[in-house]
Amino acid sequence: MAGKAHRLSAEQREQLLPSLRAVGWAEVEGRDAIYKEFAFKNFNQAFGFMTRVALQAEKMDHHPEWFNVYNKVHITLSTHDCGGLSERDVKLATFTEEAMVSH
Ligand code: H2B
Repeated sequence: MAGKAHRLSAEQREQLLPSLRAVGWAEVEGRDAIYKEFAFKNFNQAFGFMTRVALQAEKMDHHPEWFNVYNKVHITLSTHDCGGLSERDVKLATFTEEAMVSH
C-alpha cells in the first residue's frame, strides 16, 4: 500500500472505532491492536472467508494475525510498520465484514 502508515490520532479513533466496536471488534489490552472472533457454520465457510481476506490482504500488503480451528477464525489487526493501529487496520477490518456477508 502506498505511503507511510501512521498511528490513528485520538480524533480518528473516536470517529472510526465505534462502528467496528458495534460489529464485535474490541481493542486489545496492553497493545494497540483490534481483535474479533468470527464463527461460521463449518470449516468450508470459515476457509472461504479466510481466502477472501487473504487475497485482499495481499492486495493491500497488509496482513492479519489470525488463528483458525474448524469454524472459528480469530483475527488481530495492527500495523507493525507504525507500531499500532492505522487506517490500514480499519480498512482491512471493514473488508472482513464485507467478506462475512458475501458468501
Ligand atoms: N501487515 C501488517 N499488519 N502490518 C504491517 O506493518 C505490514 C504488513 N507491513 N504487511 C508490510 C507487510 C511490510 O512489511 C511490507 C514490507 O510491505
